[in-house]
Amino acid sequence: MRVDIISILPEIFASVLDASIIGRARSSGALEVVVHDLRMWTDDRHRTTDDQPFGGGPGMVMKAEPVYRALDAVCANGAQQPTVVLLTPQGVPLTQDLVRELSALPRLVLVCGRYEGFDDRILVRADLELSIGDYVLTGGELPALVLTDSVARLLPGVLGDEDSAFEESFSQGLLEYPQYTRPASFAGMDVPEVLLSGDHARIAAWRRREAVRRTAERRPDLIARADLTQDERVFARRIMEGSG
Ligand code: 9D3
Repeated sequence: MRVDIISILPEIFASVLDASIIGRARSSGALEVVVHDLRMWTDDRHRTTDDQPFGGGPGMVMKAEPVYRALDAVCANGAQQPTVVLLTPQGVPLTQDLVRELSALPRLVLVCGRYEGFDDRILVRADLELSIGDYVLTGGELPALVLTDSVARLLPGVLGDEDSAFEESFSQGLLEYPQYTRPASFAGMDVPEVLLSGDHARIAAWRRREAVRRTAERRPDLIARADLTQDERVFARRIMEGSG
């Protein structure tokens, strides 16, 4: 997959894109990321990308012309028509289902906003407006990195076979079960005996139950859509009634 990122702060991206799994995905060729400085497509001496809002009001608005020119230039490169994603607080919330859909596309162009928002005439150039959640950031750059990270790990060959098999078969809409590593006793807390037993059936059953328990306790909103047996549903309900 190829991802183009358009931003007035291109220097934000390198450390995250060079590190760890994304860095490896890029080295292997599974992922290509190109970061573009929006100021390249300004035409005035001050390389202006924002201006005051018509009608008055606080803050500045991202000008349409530089973004249009940037999209004309960036979308012209390459064979496939990219999917243009605008990162805005008004966008549809990013979910793992959406991440999965986007990871199947050959090309994404991510446009990061700063200031109070985009001139509304930019929206017609986008296939999708995306938010990463209901909290206020200073711009779309971190959301663009979040999206790139979440998509990259689903590309073929990026995660190990074990991790991807896990992704496919497990979770089923539940939070993860508690995990432990050595030492078996630490700070007065012992690892649950079952995990030291070597009884793989008992371990699997314990993990499943703890995953259901945690989800019911912390994210009761996920229980309705989780893939549960009748017994698990009764168990979850009991926990949710207890604390809700
Ligand atoms: C006063 C109205 N604000 C909207 C909530 C203005 C505003 C705040 C923050 C306009 C832009 C921004 C910068 N945020 C983003 O560009 C952004 C964002 C976010 O703040 N939260 C979650 N997802 C995203 S995607 C882009």
